[in-house]
Amino acid sequence: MAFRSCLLFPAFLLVLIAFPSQVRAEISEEVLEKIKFINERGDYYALVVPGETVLEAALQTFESSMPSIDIYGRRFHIGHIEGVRVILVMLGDGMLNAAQTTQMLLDKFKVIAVIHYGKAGSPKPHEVNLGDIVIPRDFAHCGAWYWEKFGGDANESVNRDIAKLRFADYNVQHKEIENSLENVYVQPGTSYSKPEEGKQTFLMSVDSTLYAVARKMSKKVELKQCVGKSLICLSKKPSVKLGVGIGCSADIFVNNKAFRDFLGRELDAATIDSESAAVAWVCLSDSKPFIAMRSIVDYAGGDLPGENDAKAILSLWAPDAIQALRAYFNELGKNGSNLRSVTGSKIW
Ligand SMILES: *[C@@H]1O[C@H](CO)[C@@H](O)[C@H](O)[C@H]1NC(C)=O
Ligand SMILES: CC(=O)N[C@H]1CO[C@H](CO)[C@@H](O)[C@@H]1O
Repeated sequence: MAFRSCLLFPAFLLVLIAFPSQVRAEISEEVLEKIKFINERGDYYALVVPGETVLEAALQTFESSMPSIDIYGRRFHIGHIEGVRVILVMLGDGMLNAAQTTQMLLDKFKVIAVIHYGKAGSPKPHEVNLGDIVIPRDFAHCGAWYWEKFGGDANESVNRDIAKLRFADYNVQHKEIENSLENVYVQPGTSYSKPEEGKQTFLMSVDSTLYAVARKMSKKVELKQCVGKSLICLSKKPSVKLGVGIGCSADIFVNNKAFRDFLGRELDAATIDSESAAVAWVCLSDSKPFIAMRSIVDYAGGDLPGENDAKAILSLWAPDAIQALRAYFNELGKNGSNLRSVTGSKIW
């Protein structure tokens, strides 16, 4: 099959050369005109959210000032939040959608910085609770693994220092009994900010100015513990939390306490989601300032502490997210576009 598509490829190219505009799924003149018009008005902050539920919340903070623009199945909403010019876009769930949409955004529009908001699971119930809004300082793609041979192998190009998951440790009984799945090792990825010069990258830091704005925002918002004046309450009073661990992302929906504990313990994860690190990855290669915030809506497979927690979080996360986003953009507006255009990265 792979061989066949190789043969077909040159023929496809010939067609492209002969009839460029008819064949390529290119952006229409009308849409290009709209993009040009938007870009001539100046620079924008971008707010990027994973799916429909967070988009719905984000749209409540957003005043649209012109028609949205659709490109390749993504809708870019143009408007403002708290007087700050914003392009709002729904990424779609998962790492691929997140990276693809973020790249489209940065390619087509004049973006000052990318602010990401979504929901997450907490791998650290003793520290990060339901309803908290968590803003990690660093993000990582935690699902890039080297899967070892049964009995171990001596491959020297493997990074064995970030984290190791030994399957036998998760045998329900008799951890000394071997497991044919052996070990997996979390690996860094290869990022590119210079052509053909890959750099081993695991942790990606958020922009320091955006992080300082988040710290100011955290002091302005009061997250709710109860739904209205009812007795439907979260067990613990939620708050905005910075610096409590890294943001872990992968195309894995974690609903398993043992794996959740592994991420919390071995990687110091404070949030588990499927998009943040992908957004960070794209911003890093474009040197675009980035920050991500996540509302904690579950314990990634762990039990909820109280009987009303599930009901309470269902009603509370969205109004809290709206409050936090408004406060964030309000603070951002005070600093104008005075943002450092550097997204730092560290090698693990
Ligand atoms: C060792 O692992 C790397 C990936 O980290 C892989 O590219 C390489 O082929 C492996 N070498 C052997 C001998 O399996
Ligand atoms: C939080 C933040 O962005 N603060 C900066 C706002 O801009 C002034 C200068 O204009 C800086 O000194 C602050 O650090």
